[in-house]
Amino acid sequence: MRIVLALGLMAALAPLLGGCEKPRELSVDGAWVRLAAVPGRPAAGYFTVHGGPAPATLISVTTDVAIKSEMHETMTKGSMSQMTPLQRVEIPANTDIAFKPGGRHVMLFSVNPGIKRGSEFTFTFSFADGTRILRNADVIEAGDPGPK
Ligand SMILES: [Cu+2]
Repeated sequence: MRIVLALGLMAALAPLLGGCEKPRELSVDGAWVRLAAVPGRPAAGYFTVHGGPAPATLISVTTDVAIKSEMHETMTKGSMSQMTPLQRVEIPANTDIAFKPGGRHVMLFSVNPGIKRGSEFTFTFSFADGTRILRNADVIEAGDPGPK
């Protein structure tokens, strides 16, 4: 009986302890958006996808406040930098895939002009198996320092 109680207590505390004891599940965090310096130009979104126990495939990242969004990867060859659209991004099990400046990002076209620093901004992350994850993003202006 004492063992059962102890196990029950550990289960209750597990979410607080965190770290490597916690079973991973597919999730997204650290989402932020940098608005364009010039009105009408696309904004860029960044975040980290945390792979769960099984591989997943990210197929779109959308938001109500942009007319169109595309996943892109910035490729730099020498002094040349160009963006390639990504139709899907594989998220291996138990692996973090970061979308960050200079690499993968979500290009946001025709963002609602009412969106400013600190505005409410929600991304919907859609995966090939039908999973959808909604996450709020922090919105910053073009010249603001990025998070961290
Ligand atoms: Cu882009």
